[in-house]
Amino acid sequence: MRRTIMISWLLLFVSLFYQSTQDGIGKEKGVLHCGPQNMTLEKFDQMILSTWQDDPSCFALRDVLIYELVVLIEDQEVHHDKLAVLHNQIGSTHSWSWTPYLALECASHSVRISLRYNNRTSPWTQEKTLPGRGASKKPQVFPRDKVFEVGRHGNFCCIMPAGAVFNKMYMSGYNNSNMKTRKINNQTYVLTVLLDQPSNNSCTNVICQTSDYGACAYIGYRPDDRDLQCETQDLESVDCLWTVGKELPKRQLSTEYQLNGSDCPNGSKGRCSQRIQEVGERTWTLTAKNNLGKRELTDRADLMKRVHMFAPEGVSASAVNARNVTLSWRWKVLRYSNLNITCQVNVSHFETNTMSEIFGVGLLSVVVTDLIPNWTYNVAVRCGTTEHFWKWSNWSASVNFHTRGDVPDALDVWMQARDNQTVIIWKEPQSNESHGDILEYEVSWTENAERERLNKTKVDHNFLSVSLTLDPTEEHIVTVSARNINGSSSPTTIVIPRRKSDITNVETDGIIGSDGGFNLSWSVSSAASCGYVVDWCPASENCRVEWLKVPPNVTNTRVFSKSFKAGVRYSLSVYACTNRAPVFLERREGYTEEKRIEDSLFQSLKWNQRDSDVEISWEPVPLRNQPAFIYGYVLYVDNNNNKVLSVSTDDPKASSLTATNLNINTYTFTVKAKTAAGEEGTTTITATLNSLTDNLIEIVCVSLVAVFGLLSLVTILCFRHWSCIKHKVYPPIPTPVLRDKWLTTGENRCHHLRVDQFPHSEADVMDVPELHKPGAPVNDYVIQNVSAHTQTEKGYYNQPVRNCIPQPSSAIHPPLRSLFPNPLYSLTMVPGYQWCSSGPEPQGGTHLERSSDGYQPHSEAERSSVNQTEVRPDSPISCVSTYILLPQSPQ
Ligand SMILES: *[C@@H]1O[C@H](CO)[C@@H](O)[C@H](O)[C@H]1NC(C)=O
Ligand SMILES: *[C@@H]1O[C@H](CO)[C@@H](O)[C@H](O)[C@H]1NC(C)=O
Ligand SMILES: *[C@@H]1O[C@H](CO)[C@@H](O)[C@H](O)[C@H]1NC(C)=O
Ligand SMILES: *[C@@H]1O[C@H](CO)[C@@H](O)[C@H](O)[C@H]1NC(C)=O
Ligand SMILES: *[C@@H]1O[C@H](CO)[C@@H](O)[C@H](O)[C@H]1NC(C)=O
Ligand SMILES: *[C@@H]1O[C@H](CO)[C@@H](O)[C@H](O)[C@H]1NC(C)=O
Ligand SMILES: *[C@@H]1O[C@H](CO)[C@@H](O)[C@H](O)[C@H]1NC(C)=O
Ligand SMILES: *[C@@H]1O[C@H](CO)[C@@H](O)[C@H](O)[C@H]1NC(C)=O
Ligand SMILES: CC(=O)N[C@H]1CO[C@H](CO)[C@@H](O)[C@@H]1O
Repeated sequence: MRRTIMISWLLLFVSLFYQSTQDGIGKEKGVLHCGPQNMTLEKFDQMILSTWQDDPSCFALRDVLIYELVVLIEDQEVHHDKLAVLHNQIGSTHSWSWTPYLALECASHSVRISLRYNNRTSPWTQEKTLPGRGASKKPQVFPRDKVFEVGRHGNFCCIMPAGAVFNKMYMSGYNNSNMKTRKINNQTYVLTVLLDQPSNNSCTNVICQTSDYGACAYIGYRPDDRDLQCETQDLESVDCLWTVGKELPKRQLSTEYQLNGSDCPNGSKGRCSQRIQEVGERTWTLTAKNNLGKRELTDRADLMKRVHMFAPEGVSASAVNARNVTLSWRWKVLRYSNLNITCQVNVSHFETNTMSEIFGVGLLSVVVTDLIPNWTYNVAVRCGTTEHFWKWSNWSASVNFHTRGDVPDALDVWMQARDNQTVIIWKEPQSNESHGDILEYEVSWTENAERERLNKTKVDHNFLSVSLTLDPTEEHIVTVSARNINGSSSPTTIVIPRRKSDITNVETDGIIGSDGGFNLSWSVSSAASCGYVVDWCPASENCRVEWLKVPPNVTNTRVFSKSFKAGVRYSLSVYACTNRAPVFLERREGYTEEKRIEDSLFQSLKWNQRDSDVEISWEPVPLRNQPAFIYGYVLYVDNNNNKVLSVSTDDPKASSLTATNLNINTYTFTVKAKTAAGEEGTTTITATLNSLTDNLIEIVCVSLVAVFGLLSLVTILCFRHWSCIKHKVYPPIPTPVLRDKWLTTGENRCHHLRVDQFPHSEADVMDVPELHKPGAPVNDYVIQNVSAHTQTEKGYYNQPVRNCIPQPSSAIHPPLRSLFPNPLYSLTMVPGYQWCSSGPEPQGGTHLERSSDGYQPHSEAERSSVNQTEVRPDSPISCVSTYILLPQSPQ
């Protein structure tokens, strides 16, 4: 083991030593004559080509030889290159070529070849020179008519005649920043240009000034074509299409095309066609070539999947009906009849377009349905293959046709209850619904219960409603149809429900519109089997409703009408559509837009004073005077422009407001309506309050005068007929003494009337001949508890009994219990009491106290004689005689 390692090391060392002895060109002179020999230099177009051989001594070398090549233009090194020669290539002829940037005519081009071996340069060098075109009598510019690619740098030289003076060299159309000129020898100048402008119609001139002669250059692009796609139209040839790259028209710059090796004469249009033997999968190769380069595009396809059909030819409406039409056409290519074809039909009228699609093998016709009768249409057809659809054909030429007429479409009918009438209304059929001029409408109706008794009426085509007087307690079925020249539409039926009065007075929610309409939504109703009907109308007027119908799954809609006006209150109702009569669901009222309420809204403002309160009242504001929702009212009270108080209510139905605790003064009352926008509709009224005491005095004075008048009358009457009265009243009384005493002394004045009490009277009836019907009993004086009580409350004050009843005669005289329910008396009693009691009784205390005092004994007596249980202590007991006798009172 150790031995073998030792041997290996020894061998390695020996080999290294051997190698090092061979190194170095200079060291082994015999061998190291190695270098190039037999060198040639030629030009080939604008390329230089050099060949050479190895010196035979090179065979001794075991390693790679490196030839270094240097190119010089006019002794200036412009290029450097290396060429490695492997051991087994030693001895062969080596060649090298290069295209210099400058035209070979411009200057001498030299190539120098030397060998480099182990980083040492062999002294054996070979050099050859290609001389440039020498100076002639005229300046010369090179290269000539060369093609350049846009964006590259171009070098042009100008060789001057001997002795000529160089002025300037330039390329026409370029500015100086893109050009640079330098001198490479006494006679030659080189212009370097950045070629950024393609030559247009001709080449671009390079001009060497001092010379009449210049040169021309073509600047263009390499082929840049893209997106090759091959298809077939007629199934017999292939059409390949592609996007053409930038191309210049000049021959030197134009691109030539070949498809699968065959020329494409019109290739520059991006299209090339070729006949084909069979349609099948195949690769299509397009070659685009110009002076600057070449490009290849390929597309692999089965042309059966690439059928781009021709448009149908001769499309015509072969059978025209009212609501359908048959379109037929021909095919340009017979083989299409074997294809499964899909066609699209574009049906248009006015600005509406509908597209329908059908398929079939070799399709040659189509029936277009759902057309409007008596209507003009325009159609066009295009097709493609159904399987492996590739592209639609072009549209066929379009065709016009006019459908036949038909009966009108069914009407949209609704109903409206107005007063005691039911108005059946329908929408005017649009021209696409009437299918001709409507001649008349036919309305028939019957009671649901007895359908056989059908009533019919015809309505002129100018009218869109009819008013029926139907029995409101019965359900009715109404059908409406329209008739045109072709006949009657299918009838539309509406069931009129029994009239329920409460529908007109349902609670309504407010709604505020937006953008001139309402966004209305409502809650789902299970009754709405066929949707909902929304109708609307100004809330204040008898109007023709407008309506719209909504499908069952929709519970909101936008209500819009051209007739909507701001500041008008609309009532919107939602009904459920059922297979019976429509069912009312809910109602809203509102404005599309509220408007300001003008001043003087309250036209009948009234005031009414109650003590120190004033009630201002008004008539309810009619809806048509409410251009906005009223949420309540405010009353402002001013006195000489000083605000006194304000009262308000949030009840929009209120029709009065009361200002309390006002003084006797003149006030301005201002009522305003509260709206969303503030307080509007200002209306004022001015009122002067009356003094309460003034009123009272007035009443009292009037009463006094009246009482005096009455008293005077009674007195006169009594006086005149005294003897008669006396005779009539007193004959049965057996105590003339007392009577005399009364008469003469007048001790108790009141008892002149008490004398009038009927001693024989059994009940509470008293005749007052003097006052009412002299000589006749007054039957009205029946005591009634209720009336007695009422009278008392109204101020019918009792006279103290004690005053009026003479103490000694109580046993003799009948009890005094008559009543005078005449309010006149009650009024006069108050002041009169004083006078009455001014006789024997001392003044003091109130009359009420007295009456309760004085009545007690009498009331007992009364109870004993009359079955009067509820006469209260203050029951009115009159003492009229006081008044009668007063003027005669001696006391
Ligand atoms: C060859 O010599 C040059 C200078 O003479 C030196 O720069 C270079 O590194 C050397 N190369 C090798 C491979 O020895
Ligand atoms: C170039 O011109 C210079 C002076 O103008 C002259 O000395 C030189 O010899 C000329 N060279 C050649 C190659 O003619
Ligand atoms: C086309 O209309 C006619 C007459 O209106 C009708 O008889 C026929 O059934 C309709 N055809 C189609 C496919 O709707
Ligand atoms: C044509 O294509 C349609 C759609 O793919 C297909 O339903 C129909 O069967 C095809 N007809 C024939 C005859 O292949
Ligand atoms: C219906 O109302 C109108 C006025 O509103 C009235 O003249 C007519 O008599 C009424 N008819 C019936 C049947 O009540
Ligand atoms: C078609 O409509 C026009 C007016 O719109 C009408 O004059 C004509 O009678 C209608 N034709 C038919 C066949 O209904
Ligand atoms: C139909 O007309 C007759 C006679 O005018 C009338 O008695 C009857 O009530 C009407 N029927 C209905 C349902 O209005
Ligand atoms: C209502 O139903 C129709 C057809 O059933 C449908 O086209 C529509 O989208 C539905 N609308 C809503 C809001 O669900
Ligand atoms: C083929 C050929 O021309 N070979 C010549 C190369 O040059 C040597 C001397 O330099 C000639 O001896 C060869 O005949």
